[in-house]
Amino acid sequence: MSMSLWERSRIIGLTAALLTVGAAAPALADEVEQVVNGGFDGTADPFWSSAGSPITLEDGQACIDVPGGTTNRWDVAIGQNDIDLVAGENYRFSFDATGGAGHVVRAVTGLAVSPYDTYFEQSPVLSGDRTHYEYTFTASTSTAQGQVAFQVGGSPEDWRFCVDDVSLVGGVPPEVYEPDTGPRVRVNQVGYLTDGPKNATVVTEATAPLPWQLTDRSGKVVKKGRTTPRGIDASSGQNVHTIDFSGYRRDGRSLTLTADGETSRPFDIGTDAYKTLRTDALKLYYTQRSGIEISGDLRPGYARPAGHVDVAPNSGDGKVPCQPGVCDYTLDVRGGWYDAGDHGKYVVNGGISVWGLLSEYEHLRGSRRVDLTIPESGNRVPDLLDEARWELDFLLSMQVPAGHPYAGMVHHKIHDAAWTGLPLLPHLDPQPRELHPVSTAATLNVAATAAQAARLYKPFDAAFAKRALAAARTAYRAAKDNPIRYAPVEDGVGGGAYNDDKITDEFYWAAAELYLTTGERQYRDDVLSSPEHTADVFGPVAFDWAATAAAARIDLALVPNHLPGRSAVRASVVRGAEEYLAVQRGHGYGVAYAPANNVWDWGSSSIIANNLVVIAAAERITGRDRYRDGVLTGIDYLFGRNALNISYVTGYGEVSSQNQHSRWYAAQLDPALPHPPAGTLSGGPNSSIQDPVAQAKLTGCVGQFCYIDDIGSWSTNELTINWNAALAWISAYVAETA
Ligand code: 9MR
Repeated sequence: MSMSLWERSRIIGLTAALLTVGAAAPALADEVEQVVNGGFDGTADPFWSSAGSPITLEDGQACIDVPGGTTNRWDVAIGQNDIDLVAGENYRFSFDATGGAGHVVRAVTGLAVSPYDTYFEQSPVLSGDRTHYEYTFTASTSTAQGQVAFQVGGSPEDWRFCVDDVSLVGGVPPEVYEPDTGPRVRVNQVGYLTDGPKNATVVTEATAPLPWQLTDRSGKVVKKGRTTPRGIDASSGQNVHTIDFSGYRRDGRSLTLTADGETSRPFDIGTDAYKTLRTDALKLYYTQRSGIEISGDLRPGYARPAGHVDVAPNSGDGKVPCQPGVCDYTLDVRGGWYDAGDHGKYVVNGGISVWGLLSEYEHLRGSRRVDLTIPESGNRVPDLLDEARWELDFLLSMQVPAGHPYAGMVHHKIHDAAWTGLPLLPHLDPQPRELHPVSTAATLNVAATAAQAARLYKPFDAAFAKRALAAARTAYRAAKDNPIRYAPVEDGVGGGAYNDDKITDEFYWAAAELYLTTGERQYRDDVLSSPEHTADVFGPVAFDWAATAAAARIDLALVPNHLPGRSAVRASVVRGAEEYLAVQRGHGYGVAYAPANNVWDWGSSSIIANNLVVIAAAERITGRDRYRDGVLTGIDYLFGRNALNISYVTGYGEVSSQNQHSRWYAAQLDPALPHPPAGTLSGGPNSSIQDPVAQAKLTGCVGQFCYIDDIGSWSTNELTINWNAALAWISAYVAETA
């Protein structure tokens, strides 16, 4: 099923409106072919091919023998250089390809010279017969050194690849992308709790209440009612009604809601799914691990050799130097989790992720017993602590040892010298690895999480707890001595910048965790004198890797302590939760997130989940059901009650994200690789659409529509360790509240 005509015209209408505000719509350029001799008329010139695979002409097509046993797609290729590209212009890239069924061709438009940036790519799986492929994209860069290429390496066996009618036409009209949004009745496709609130959203033109009915699996209507018209929902631009069927309180499977002639996707009522999800959300960390072989026994379908352990072609993380001129030592920084779909390891994001896991452990008691099926399971330490330890050991290894400049400070990150392409399993990454400069934010992340670890690991490993606390104290002191070493925005080659130049919140967080663990006066005084202590920290984004004050506030409110004025701290969290509930009540999809000007942030799914953590904390403080109900209403969005009718968690819900940007869960690019494991949260709508796939399809998108489940859309559809920490926390809360 696809989006209704009405819905479609509304989105196109909005897009057109955006284009025409303030300026006349740009005139379309003439369509101009950029590829020379794409039909291979009597010669293959000026196409080139990889050494050892000369081009031969066969029935007017260009063919090459592809040797088996290469590693990467780009190890064998055919292409043409000196292609002109103009930033902002739309191109139609088309070709006919022939090759054995199941082989993959990575068709690329990119830069012909180093650093070989990819501007557009698609990786169709060949059918065995000659097939026509056609795509439209918008160039992000102007260059006279462009390239179109067909990369066909990476197959274990030899095969033959032929291509014909290669064309790249500039000046074509932009493609109108229509997401398949299914039925207009939007529900939590994973399920509602038996005694919890149950809400749904209907997209409709109607302005008066509509009848609705709830139907069970056998087709029997079990409840009826009338919708509540809500007007235009700003986050989607849609006219919506809401349905409240909380009065129905029986477990069941495959129920549906019908209104305005449309029937929702099926959903369950009960708790089972959240019990599974709380574990699945945490299991992702094992397959994100660096420095250890991933066992196929523990994760069927996800086995892979250890990444970055100094085995070629990896340069390895065992002895990593700094970027030139930054330091003159090397560090052993093996281990830790890969941050996301790239092979980088970043302290500030590792820090908030560890905090999320340890906070879940500390505040949600059932998390002490979850079985994560990891190599350490059964070692008498709770699995959640074992998993977080994998990252904590890495974080501690990033600290500058005594005797060097900036001793006690922490390197901001370690990653590849240049960006790598997709797919690329961690152990195959050939790039040199580099330590980047220390930063105050990274140092305070280690101070905060090592202090938190010191109190939580003490019963299981007193020596580690002691070492962690010592490292936390050292880091905190070093940060105070170097309070403004900011990670710069420019440092984004080969890895993310994770730049941040407001770090009063990191200081507050580190002081809070050190105080909660030690009770010492020096840390207490720093908490009380921090400007963050009395600020309203519960804005549209409660907390994330760059904003950590709310994390501190939640722990000060929930972890037993004797801080003077603690009741005001607890009251501030409850007030914050009330603000989120007010946003939720006014929202047509029940979302407790209303960013300024409806500009949705990168990683919005996790922001929405983290805002719910604040509401859950208020429930812990007050015991009042209104907060529990707020959390339960808030999760519906993540699981399908949204404008795109999609669950943002892989494998949960009838239609879910499954092509998150990742170099190793890259099934969309290589059918031999898996999708992300069940329980992986996608970043979700991001109004700024920084990647070329999103720019080609979503330009002019409104809020919730700024998302596409495509592996190339790293700005709307990545997975990360910090985002799954939010999902894990909130699904554990839901499982426990049931
Ligand atoms: O999640 C991060 C987002 O908040 C930032 O705006 C963005 C740009 O710095 O980076 C995001 O993090 C990415 C990181 O830089 C590299 N690994 C993948 C992360 C998720 O996309």
